[in-house]
Amino acid sequence: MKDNTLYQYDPSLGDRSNGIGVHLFAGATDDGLIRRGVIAFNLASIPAGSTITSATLHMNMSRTSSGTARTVTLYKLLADWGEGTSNASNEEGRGAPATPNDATWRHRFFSSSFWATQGGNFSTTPSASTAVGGVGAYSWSSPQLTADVQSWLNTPASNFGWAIVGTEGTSTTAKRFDTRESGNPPVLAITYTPPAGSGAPQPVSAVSRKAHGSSGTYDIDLLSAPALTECRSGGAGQNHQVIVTFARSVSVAGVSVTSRDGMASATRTVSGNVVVIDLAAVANNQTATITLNNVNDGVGAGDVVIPLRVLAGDTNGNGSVTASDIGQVKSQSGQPVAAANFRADLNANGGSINATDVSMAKATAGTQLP
Ligand SMILES: [Ca+2]
Ligand SMILES: [Ca+2]
Ligand SMILES: [Ca+2]
Repeated sequence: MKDNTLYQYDPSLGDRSNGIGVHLFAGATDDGLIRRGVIAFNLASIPAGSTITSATLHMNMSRTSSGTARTVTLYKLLADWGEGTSNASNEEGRGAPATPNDATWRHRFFSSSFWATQGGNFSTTPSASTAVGGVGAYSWSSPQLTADVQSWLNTPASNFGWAIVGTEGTSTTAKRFDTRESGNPPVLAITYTPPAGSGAPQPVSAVSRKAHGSSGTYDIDLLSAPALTECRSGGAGQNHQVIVTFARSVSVAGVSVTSRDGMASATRTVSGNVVVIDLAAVANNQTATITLNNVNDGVGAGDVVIPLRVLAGDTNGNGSVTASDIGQVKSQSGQPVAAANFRADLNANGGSINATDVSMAKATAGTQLP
């Protein structure tokens, strides 16, 4: 977001602004000079095609000469403007000399780009008004304010935010609000409905993960084509762990797993955009199918299905255990476990690949996925 103040131009003071100050102003000073705030928010986090159902601007008013309630109105700005590095001193009511790209009374971007009308180009239709009296928190909302946000979502290039216009016909009406640079920044609260029919979020990645002792943690990509098998032992508990990552934070209603003997079980832990699935009793030599139920990322929702092909000893990942796999393990025997050979560490114990791993490959020789 960005915010700034347009200080009515006074030739004796020059062009004033307050790009990084902690306050913005709306209304008229004790001398009758006008101040107008300008504020704009980035809407990139709202999915395109959403329907905005409400929008409310919250701002904190931190100083006023008079506690008399004055109407402060938002108007949709019709041209882009800037926020430089000007930083007014003291109570900030007089602004500071404008710096490059600052919005001023005369400029959209100091010093060469001007408003068509001094004081800013904004719609003549008020978006929302609120009576602002003493120090405190205030908010603005209306159907027009909601429509403004919808229009910006539909056409992001038109999002120049609002002018914040106080009572200007009378002196000593100015209200001072806190900016984004303050500890109490403006907040635009938006509710929206995502576009319908977006379907289930697609995973960015899905991997089968195991810790190989002191050698580190290694992942097998479950979404590659053709998909590789999980060739490492799940131990006595036949445990595996699958990590599914999405582009956005998700909620997940549940997880289930189907296995050929019906014994496999799964639990899931969701943290932001990452879902960790812990599996138990996954018998060897099968494709277990993991289903995340009703995955919802705020854009779409639906079930996400991840197949986990389990074949112990299949170091080359092709779905059968043959002399090639045994040969691979033998060729790595004595080598430390690393990214290039971790599939040969069949018991996933780390250190160096050894005779135990070779024996495991031999023990499953001849098996292949159904
Ligand atoms: Ca600012
Ligand atoms: Ca193989
Ligand atoms: Ca090993």
